[in-house]
Amino acid sequence: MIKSIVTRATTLLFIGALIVACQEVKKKRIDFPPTDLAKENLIPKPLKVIPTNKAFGLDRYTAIYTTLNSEGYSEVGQFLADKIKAKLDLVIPVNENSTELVERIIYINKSDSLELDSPEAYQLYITQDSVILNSNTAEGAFRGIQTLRQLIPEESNDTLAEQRIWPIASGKIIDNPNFGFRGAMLDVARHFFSVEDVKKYIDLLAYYKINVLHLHLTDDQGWRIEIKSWPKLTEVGGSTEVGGEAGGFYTQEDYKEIIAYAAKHYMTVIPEVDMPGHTNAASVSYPFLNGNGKTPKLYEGTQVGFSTFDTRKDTVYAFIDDVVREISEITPGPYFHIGGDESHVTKKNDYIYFVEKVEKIVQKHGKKMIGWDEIATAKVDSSSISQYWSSGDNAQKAVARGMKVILSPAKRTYLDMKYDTLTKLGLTWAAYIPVDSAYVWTPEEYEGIPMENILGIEAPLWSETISNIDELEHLAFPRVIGYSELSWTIKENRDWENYKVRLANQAPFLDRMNVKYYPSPLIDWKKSKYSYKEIKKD
Ligand code: TNX
Repeated sequence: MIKSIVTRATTLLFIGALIVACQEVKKKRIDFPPTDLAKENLIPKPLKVIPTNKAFGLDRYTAIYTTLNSEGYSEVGQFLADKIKAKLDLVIPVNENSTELVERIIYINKSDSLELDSPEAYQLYITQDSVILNSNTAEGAFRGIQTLRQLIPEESNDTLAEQRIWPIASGKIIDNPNFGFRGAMLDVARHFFSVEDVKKYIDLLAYYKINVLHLHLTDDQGWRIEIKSWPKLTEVGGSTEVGGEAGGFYTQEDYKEIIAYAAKHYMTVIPEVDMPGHTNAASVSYPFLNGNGKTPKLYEGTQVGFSTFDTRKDTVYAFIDDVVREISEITPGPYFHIGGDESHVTKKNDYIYFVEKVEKIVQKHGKKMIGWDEIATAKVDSSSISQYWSSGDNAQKAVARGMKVILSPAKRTYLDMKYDTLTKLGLTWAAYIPVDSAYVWTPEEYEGIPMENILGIEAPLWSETISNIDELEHLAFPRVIGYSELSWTIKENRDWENYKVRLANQAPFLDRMNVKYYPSPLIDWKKSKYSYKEIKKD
């Protein structure tokens, strides 16, 4: 209570000082042509947008101020300034005392308003003189900043450096996500992706308010995370990948770097160690794990379902305890994903025994267990989470156990499915998923799973057919942008015809970020002054 009074008092003082400061400088109000905030190309579409048809002129006389006495706000302000610098080559001061040259302000404010009583909620008030972003948490401010970034035009009204102004449409935006869990998964096991690649993916996902990155760290073809107590996992198990290329792995330091980068983007990382199937790379490294007395070979193909741990051996659980402990110690997020899919050579009873034992290990190390939908065939706890990828029956079992479900139905959300028959990369076993069928469905009503059981949506990208960031981007973009809207925006505000236009207008951003998206012929892509010339046919 005292803290909130202090926060409010300092906020008021601060705004007061700014108003005085701004009155002292000569106001240059430029009359821009009328704007319409409701027609801006925002993705995901906000909850409520009220246009006032004027514009805030962003220029070199703009300054950013943030709440100072609450953690994270000044970093969010600096994040915005860095992105403005990268986009417009315009330097905007953040929380600097001198107001001499300041004509207009962007204020990022911690508010105690009850209307904002949800961690990611924010409100934006844009007038001719100021942009005020209110949120209860720095996380909410961070989501709001993404909206503001999308409102800043790529081009200014003038080419003369001293006179350039970027008009931002005025009005009010009230926003809050429909689902708190908005995820993307990357399979770094079939093909390895570097820390830099993952960071670029994080940059792009965060711009569209995706807040979960699930890393599929182990599979038959590779073990990609250093486990200090079992070093051969990466020395041996990380040494190749599909197609026989070089493989690779993250040291724990690399992994921490990814976690820290994700945290800066208010994104939770979920580590997955896929077990008891999908474990060939682990058993090549430590042959006792499969319990069949054979030493398997490294695997560079793409079959699934041929490997299993020996689920009746204590030493296997001692191994898993070490793995879960080491990874959990360096993972701040609440989840640990145990995989559990396609264990075709594990006997049903052994599978159930395994999942129930591993759940206890995950809980012992302070995490909530997530597993692919098969885990609900075991007697798991209602606090564990089932990730629906193929079986409606398993999803219903999870609901009956009172579990939350992450929606990743393969035929709707698998980013590794081809767009259409012309697509070269990707697979087709679940469906062709063109950009429209990725977007036009209703997660809120999917296969009778009650809304209160749905934790959110996640779009997995399996990497059997992709081996570099360009190929990753080709399959992920633009579809993943649609999943951001499906998980953030309420059903009443989603509409394919309207989305299509907003998506077409992402081209300048994607081009500037050098994203090799698939220029789907369903979308009338907006031309941009940037570099995407080579329109690949696949
Ligand atoms: C199924 S989805 C798998 C993965 C494959 C993917 C390819 C799931 C839980 N298992 O092992 O990579 O299909 O689309």
